Amino acid sequence: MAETTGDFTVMGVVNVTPDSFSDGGLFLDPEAAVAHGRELIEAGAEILDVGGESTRPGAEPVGEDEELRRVVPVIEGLRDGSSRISIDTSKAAVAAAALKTGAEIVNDVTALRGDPEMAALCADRGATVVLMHMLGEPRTMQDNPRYDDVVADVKAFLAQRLEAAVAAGIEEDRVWLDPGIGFGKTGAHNMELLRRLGELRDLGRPLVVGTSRKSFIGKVDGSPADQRLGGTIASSVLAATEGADVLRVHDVAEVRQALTVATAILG
Ligand code: HH2
Repeated sequence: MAETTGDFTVMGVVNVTPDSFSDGGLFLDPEAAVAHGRELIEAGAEILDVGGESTRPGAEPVGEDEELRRVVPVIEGLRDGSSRISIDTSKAAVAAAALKTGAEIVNDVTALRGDPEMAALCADRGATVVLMHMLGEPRTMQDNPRYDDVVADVKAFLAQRLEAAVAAGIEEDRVWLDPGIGFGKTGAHNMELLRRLGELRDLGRPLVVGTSRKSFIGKVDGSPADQRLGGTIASSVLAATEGADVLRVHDVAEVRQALTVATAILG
């Protein structure tokens, strides 16, 4: 892919939240979050995804001022590192402040549907934008999600959101797409999306995939969120072989090594 190096790109997660599902509260202090971000850069993250609001199922929304207070000092502390910075937000004001501070990528889990100002902001600033599929919203998304054909439905949604982004003035070359593992999907839906990920390549844009520590892994083997490294590695490697370009993970060193070895074996 043009905008990233090598066959795959690792996006490390920096959650500046009290309530993220796997690392909530660990990096709420800006200094701890910056130190963690630096460790992820050392471990080989080409991108750091900084977020100040949890999107876990049932999460309560965070106000704009609080989200800004959480993420801006962390971006300030990380902007001189060798990684590109992505802001994980669906609020235009937070994205605007992050872009001004040094972020280059806007990772919007609502795919520009959450804030009417977001598309114009990203177009105006020339940001790279990640558009993710989600059925419903975080508070209710796991209440009995249904699809005709999960892969076809997600693909049609992403095609429509890509079109909307381009219509709003965002260059097509700057759009990355993400099937939204765990966002309004059962375990079976997530696994089918990963198995058939290659079908999303027809959309012609880089694919971002985030399986890291997610509950579909625990549904397979009963593991809690802090013991899903093996499942994260397996699903990230399989996603990469099916065509994922960017792997969004918490455990950067381990996933990078797995991807590097898998790529070497496959040639
Ligand atoms: N997953 C999470 C958050 N943001 N963004 C994209 N593009 N793709 C994902 O799969 C994705 C995402 C959820 O993970 P995490 O940030 O660890 O949890 P929380 O939302 O509870 O902070």
